[in-house]
Amino acid sequence: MNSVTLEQTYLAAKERYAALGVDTDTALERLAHIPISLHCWQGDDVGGFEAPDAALGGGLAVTGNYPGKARTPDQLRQDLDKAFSLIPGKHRLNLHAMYAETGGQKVERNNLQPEHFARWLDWAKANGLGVDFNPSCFSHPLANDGFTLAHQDAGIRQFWIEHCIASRKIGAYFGANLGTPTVTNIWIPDGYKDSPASRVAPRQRLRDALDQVLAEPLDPRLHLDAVEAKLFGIGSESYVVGSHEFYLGYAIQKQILLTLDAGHFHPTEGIADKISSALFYVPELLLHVSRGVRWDSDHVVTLTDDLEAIMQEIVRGGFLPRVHIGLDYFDASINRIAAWVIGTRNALRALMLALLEPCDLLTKYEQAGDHTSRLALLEEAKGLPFGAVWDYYCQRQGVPVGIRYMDDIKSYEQTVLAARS
Ligand code: RNT
Ligand code: ZN
Repeated sequence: MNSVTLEQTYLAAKERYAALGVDTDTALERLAHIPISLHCWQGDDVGGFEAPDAALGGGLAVTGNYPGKARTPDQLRQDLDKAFSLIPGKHRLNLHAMYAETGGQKVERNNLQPEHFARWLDWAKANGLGVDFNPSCFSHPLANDGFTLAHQDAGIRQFWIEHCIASRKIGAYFGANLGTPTVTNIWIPDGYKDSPASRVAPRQRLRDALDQVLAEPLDPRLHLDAVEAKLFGIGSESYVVGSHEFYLGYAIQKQILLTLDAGHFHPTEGIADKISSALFYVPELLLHVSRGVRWDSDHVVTLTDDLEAIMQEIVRGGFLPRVHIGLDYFDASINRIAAWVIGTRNALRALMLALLEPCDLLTKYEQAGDHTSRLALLEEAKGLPFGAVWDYYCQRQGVPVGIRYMDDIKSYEQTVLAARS
């Protein structure tokens, strides 16, 4: 479709939406200012640069061995550049501590310094990206027992406390230099494969450890703390120390961010309905938008009802300023750059759908008690010409319209990825 036809199709769509009280231009303007935090770890199967071929720990599992995986920081950045060039809008990078660049020196995780991320900072600056950060409490000899911050051994616990403190400082360094606060998210794998004798003792240790990690207050204009819960993991099927109730309570008490990962609840339990409740009590949320298939399998995000419900809740509630949207999935069975692009474009498409909802009319029906019209309109809205608005948006943002982004990815695969051993 040429750009004239794209624009005409858009104008026809605009009228359809306007008839329901929705201004598509405003929706596009709003969408352009919503950043999605792209997870660096989709690019190399959660490998990092300490020992890229070491086994993945913490109960995380990436399947597939699609050729061309990034093996160096420069390759990962090159792949990210390609992905960002195919995604409309300005976004963020979500970085893990194990992607430090230590110039070939072994630096223990508890000794990591901002300088080990200077090249990431330069790159983020050059590309106008905000950065989010994560301590890496897995894939490490001191995490081999399946415990980190809640470990029984005080020395091991201390190591991970120091790693998390170092990570907060690195997060604040990004925030200070990029002019947008970094969210540093703590997730730990700690838990038991089988029934514990004590469910309380590890939680007591975790609470005390977190208190130490967070002891130094950091300026919220530079840095925000988040904690991520989980229901179960591989090797922690019977008990996870950092459960939802544990971290919900902790985040409320400390007034820090709660992270909701879409894959971290019972398989049929969505996170959409948790957003409005949690936001009464915690200042902000971080989302790990993911897609579990049968379990917390971290599949590429697709345009599902679950995803749409999440974005609807954020938009309907007026929560955009208080919800940080990040992605968390890893698929090595398909082109990794395509995995980023497909998942991020889907997150944006779901956001756009939410921004195009005829909210005023729906609310009017609801307030009048006319639940029949509410249902009718919700169903009608699903058939509105959303694709025309999305295509026009992509064109305006200077990224490929429709599946044409795959042409770029295929040629990148032939020229760049194929040359990697
Ligand atoms: C694991 C958590 C966590 C990780 C990343 C790599 O279950 O979802 O967020 O996926 O930190
Ligand atoms: Zn997650």
